[in-house]
Amino acid sequence: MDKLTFITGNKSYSSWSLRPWLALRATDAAFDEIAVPLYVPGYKAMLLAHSPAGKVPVLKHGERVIWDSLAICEYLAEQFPKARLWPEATAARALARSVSAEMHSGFTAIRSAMPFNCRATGRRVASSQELESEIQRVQSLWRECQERHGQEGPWLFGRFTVADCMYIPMALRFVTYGARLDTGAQAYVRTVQQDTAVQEWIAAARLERDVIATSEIGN
Ligand SMILES: N[C@@H](CCC(=O)N[C@@H](CS)C(=O)NCC(=O)O)C(=O)O
Repeated sequence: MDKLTFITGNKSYSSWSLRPWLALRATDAAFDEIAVPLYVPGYKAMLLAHSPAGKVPVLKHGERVIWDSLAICEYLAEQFPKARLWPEATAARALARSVSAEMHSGFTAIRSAMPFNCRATGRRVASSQELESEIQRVQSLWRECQERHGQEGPWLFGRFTVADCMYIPMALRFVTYGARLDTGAQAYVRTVQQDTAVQEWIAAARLERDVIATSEIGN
């Protein structure tokens, strides 16, 4: 088996790195990790040495280089079918892919008003109609996934899938910013907080000392 190397940004700030890292952990495969601290002098050259996109996350698998969080999750789902990273049933998989893509390309109001920082708690944010409607949308799609396909367990599709990888950073933002959530969403956030891999990521983030201005973070 070719060596796997995962290139991540700062664990406190890089929500895009967290997503495929969770998928990689779910495969149980051994991997090396390289952390590139973002927005320090020379960081871009370090990123470009790993991937032509000049961004994290990046996965290296032998000679292959895969970048972009969702592409890495897809690659891992293909390479590690036993991890069952997508739901098996076609309808569930179609919904899981749709909500994952919606996260990947959307929720710009949440992302700009609630910058990811998983080591921060007790933050508050000014409410706006756009922000509230996106928070409602997240809760409604979590509900839809769980009501339609979540019978086997506490994750969005019962067992852990890429859809959870995509939304776990959202759940952590809701914790950081004290978002008011319905009971179903609160239960999902608790599931996220109790997850061993999530706890490991946050523990590593708490050891970081870097501080990045929120205006620089595009995640
Ligand atoms: N669509 C990309 C976004 C990647 C991204 O924006 N990564 C940020 C960190 S979370 C980054 O590398 N920022 C450094 C830069 O843009 O120079 C993905 O899903 O992987």
